[in-house]
Amino acid sequence: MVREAKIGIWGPRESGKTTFLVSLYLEMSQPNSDWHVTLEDNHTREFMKTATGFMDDGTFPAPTDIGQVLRLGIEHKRSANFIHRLKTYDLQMLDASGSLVDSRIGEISPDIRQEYFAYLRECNGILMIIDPESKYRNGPELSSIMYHDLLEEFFAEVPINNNGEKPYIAFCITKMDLNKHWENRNNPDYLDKVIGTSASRLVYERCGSEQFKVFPISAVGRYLTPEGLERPNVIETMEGLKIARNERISLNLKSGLLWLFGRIDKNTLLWFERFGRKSTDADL
Ligand SMILES: Nc1nc2c(ncn2[C@@H]2O[C@H](COP(=O)(O)OP(=O)(O)O)[C@@H](O)[C@H]2O)c(=O)[nH]1
Ligand SMILES: [Mg+2]
Repeated sequence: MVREAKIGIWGPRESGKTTFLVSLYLEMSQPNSDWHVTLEDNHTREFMKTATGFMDDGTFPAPTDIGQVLRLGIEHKRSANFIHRLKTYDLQMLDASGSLVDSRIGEISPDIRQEYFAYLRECNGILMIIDPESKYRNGPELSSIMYHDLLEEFFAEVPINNNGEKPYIAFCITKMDLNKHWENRNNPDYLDKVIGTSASRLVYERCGSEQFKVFPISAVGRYLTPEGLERPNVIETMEGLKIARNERISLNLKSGLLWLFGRIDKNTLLWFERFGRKSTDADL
């Protein structure tokens, strides 16, 4: 018996969703990783081949095609944990360079958006990819209006059960490698600062405090110079932002996902206790 948990990815355009997913794949497929990742269809396999090649050359993955779906299956390799062994996680990102979550961009058909939200409604956990750079790119006012509108739409489409059931939400603040964000890595109010007060009020109103958590993350990380100075692992070039070194030094990349797995497993355990027979390792 394999119990599946569904995880979805949400996030505005350019927030770093694709880079996150590609780096996650690279990190979780390292030989010493505890996880086994499968690319679930031909499109995802083709996409990952190109995107991981790009990242090895220091280039961020190209903007995603409209309506593209990436599907990863994640399994724990050698867990002593009974529940983990029974379980695979299905991680899906239906991506559309951000126009999927943002109806105002209007470049994607309502059908595809409906399909996307239907998927999110079935999810046990959702990774919300939040961009701290949006404030600097779009200006603080526009950026906080955007986050408010997008989250309002999300909560209208995806009802949150406040009783500590699904879906759990991991707010992953990306690009924390950049100095101005790095300084805030231990700031408990940084989500509020990034998305603005009205958007963060929405989050606190709709989600129980057990139901969501904030994770500062970075796909590219930081590195130490020979002089012992710490630097964000990116460089500005004529062609835009590039990755400075290609050793994988990501920061907290898996943290949001692992937290979601933990919350979901806790519910599975409760389910077994309530409805299933007592489960021990001897059962296997
Ligand atoms: N500093 C930094 N920039 C990032 C990181 N991840 C993504 N970016 C930048 O954000 C841009 C958009 O990322 P992408 O993954 O395509 O966003 P998506 O539209 O949400 O899929 C990239 O081209 C990079 O310039 C990161 O970990 N650190
Ligand atoms: Mg993308």
